[in-house]
Amino acid sequence: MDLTTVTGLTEALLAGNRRALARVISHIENNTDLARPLLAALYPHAGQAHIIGVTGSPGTGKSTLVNALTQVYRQQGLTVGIIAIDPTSPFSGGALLGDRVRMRDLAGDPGVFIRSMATRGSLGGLAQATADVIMVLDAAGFERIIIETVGVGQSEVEIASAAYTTVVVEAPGLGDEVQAIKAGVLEIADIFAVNKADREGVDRTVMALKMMLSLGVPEKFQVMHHGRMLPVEIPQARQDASAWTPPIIKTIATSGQGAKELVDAIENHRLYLEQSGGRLWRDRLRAATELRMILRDYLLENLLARTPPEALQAAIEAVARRDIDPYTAVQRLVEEVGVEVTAH
Ligand SMILES: Nc1nc2c(ncn2[C@@H]2O[C@H](COP(=O)(O)OP(=O)(O)OP(=O)(O)O)[C@@H](O)[C@H]2O)c(=O)[nH]1
Ligand SMILES: [Mg+2]
Repeated sequence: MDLTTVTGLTEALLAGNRRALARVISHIENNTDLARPLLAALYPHAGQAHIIGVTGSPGTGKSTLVNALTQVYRQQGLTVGIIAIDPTSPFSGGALLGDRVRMRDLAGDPGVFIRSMATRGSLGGLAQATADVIMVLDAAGFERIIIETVGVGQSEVEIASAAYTTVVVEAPGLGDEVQAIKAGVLEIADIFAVNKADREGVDRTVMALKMMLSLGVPEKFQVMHHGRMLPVEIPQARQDASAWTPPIIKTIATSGQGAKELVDAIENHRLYLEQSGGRLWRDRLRAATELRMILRDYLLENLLARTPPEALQAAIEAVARRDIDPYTAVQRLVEEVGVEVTAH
């Protein structure tokens, strides 16, 4: 098979060729000329996988837990694609190498595919590249796709919004639990895993989570998180915030204890989404998020390409000197080059 053409790569990937899969991902990451045609060819073949986000503070045991979850899924005969977002943060330098070690149990299993993606360039770029790689793994036939991201910052929220089920990993003894929990995780968590349950303080963490959950999650937060984007219709079932209460599962990732229970919770949530129409709803939100990301990048690039560098520089200077405010500067720039978008 010819792995240098769109048709050849697409056919090989759909037939389960792992080398083709790796090449397609490289094209996407490097944004080569083949990237877009490949994405267009593969898109109709995706849409079957269940996409799981695993997020939480650095060092809570996410990679170890992903390893344990994957082993349970493999025992059930399901194939698993894993994307680890390497934040290249000072907290977890060398995550790539570390993840390889922690996920070594999975090496050599053709039913598992692991890919690390680095935070390169803009965060929006990473979110988009991640969404693209998820779609490719989906088209390649992986039945469960797990994305590991660190923290719950804005970029992680964007990346996590690609998931149907988001598992937030907490661990005891990471300072002020309640503060950490407050920082936006309630809005994105479908399931809580309290990992390192072999450590002291695990019950305090569980209690803190239960307390937060009992206060409830206003639906508008959920809509803001996933749907900051284009207006999306929300089905009635979804508006009933009590329909799904995030379960709290204690795990010891290093020994695999609790991994089966966590998989069961994920599968329950998957079924819940299917039966309540939530999956369709999330698909629409995901489409809205993606369209917005792509549109934003496209319009920005297009506008910048048509803006004379001197004009941009002059605007930057003027704003820095406080001669004009940034809103007025943008208004003028846009008026100068026009808002027309020329196709290319
Ligand atoms: N005692 C104990 N240690 C654990 C457990 N799970 C993970 N660890 C350890 O915690 C450390 C961090 O684990 P990782 O899986 O790399 O954590 P992570 O959340 O992926 O870390 P980053 O990706 O760097 O944010 C490792 O030394 C693990 O062996 C657990 O359940 N109990
Ligand atoms: Mg990790």
